[in-house]
Amino acid sequence: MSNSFGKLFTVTTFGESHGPAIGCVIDGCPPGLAIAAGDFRADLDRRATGRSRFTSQRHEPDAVEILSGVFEGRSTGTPIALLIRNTDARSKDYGELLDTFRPGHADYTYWQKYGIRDPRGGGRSSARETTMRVAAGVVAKKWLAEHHGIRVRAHVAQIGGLVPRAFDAAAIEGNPFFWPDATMLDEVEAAIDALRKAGDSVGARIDVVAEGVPPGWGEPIYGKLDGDLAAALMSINAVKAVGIGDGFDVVTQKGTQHRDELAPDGFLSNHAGGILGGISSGQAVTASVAFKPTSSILVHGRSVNLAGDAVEVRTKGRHDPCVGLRAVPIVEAMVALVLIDHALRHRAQCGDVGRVEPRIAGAAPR
Ligand code: EPS
Repeated sequence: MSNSFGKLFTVTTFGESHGPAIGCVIDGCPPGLAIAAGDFRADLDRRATGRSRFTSQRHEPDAVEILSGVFEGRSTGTPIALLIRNTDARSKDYGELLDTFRPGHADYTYWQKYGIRDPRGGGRSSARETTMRVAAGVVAKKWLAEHHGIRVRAHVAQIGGLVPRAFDAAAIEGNPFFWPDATMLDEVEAAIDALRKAGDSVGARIDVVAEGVPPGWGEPIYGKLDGDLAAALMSINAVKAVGIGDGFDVVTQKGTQHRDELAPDGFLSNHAGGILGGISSGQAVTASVAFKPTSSILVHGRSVNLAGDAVEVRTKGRHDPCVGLRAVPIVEAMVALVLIDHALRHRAQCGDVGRVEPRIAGAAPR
């Protein structure tokens, strides 16, 4: 029922936000990769709640237990099962949602589809599920870095109407907003504080770049690299749009502007986002992702109950004024998971194709 994705590097996640645990099974990981429980710490902390006052105050240690697939610190080629126990669920916050639906939330559609739902913390529809994507992404990132020198990095590129006025890659990890302009931090902080006070939420845009992707990954026609990236990124909770390369800006571009001309030492631009015809070109792969404003907000909204009567809903509990602020490692993980899957697929089908050694190198990322 679509709780798994990937063809050769397959990830299945399971668990609910207020159940005893969440977990994943990674099948198809190449053997011999060094994996230790400590490897997951940095990315899980980058995603976690309760690490700053600007996110949900649920405090989860997010400690990974490796249940299988690793022997003496190395992957064995068998399924890698990872488990994280839930320790700070507060299900009474959801008592009033037992027979009604938050406007803009999957509460309604889960109920329409299954006729039953776990309303505690949103159950399976909770962003808590993304923890396991990040954990699986750590394994993918590690293999991609070791085997191809690939680095996948994302940052927050817009929060509501706020857009960075400058881009300093070194600033991104130094603030809780993954914001690339350190001169604007007071402004961003004030905006998020004001939202919290008002009990409201706002959307965000995340930009992601994968550097070092060799040419040739991705399959025409139905297995395009950009198609699989779009599906993977769109599968993240709260995502409403995905752009590859220049994304929706292509609508107003002329062919003369958009095409990436080639020269002996590289492409002269990267409007395509490193993908042509669904296949990587050797340039940086770039995408942007739009997150909607969190639907669990303190401001009263109109809804109906199970009997169809009009009711007012106000979500209690510990929520994110901007869920996009926690999405940077999730976006990176989904890109890494698609890339490793296509790396293995390319190796399987085309591993012994004599590389047509192009004289051109990938151009610098835009
Ligand atoms: C979430 C609602 C909140 C967040 C949660 C995502 O859940 P709760 O009410 O149980 O605290 O804290 O985020 C996480 C627990 C997490 O690890 O990301 C939602 O509705 O998606």
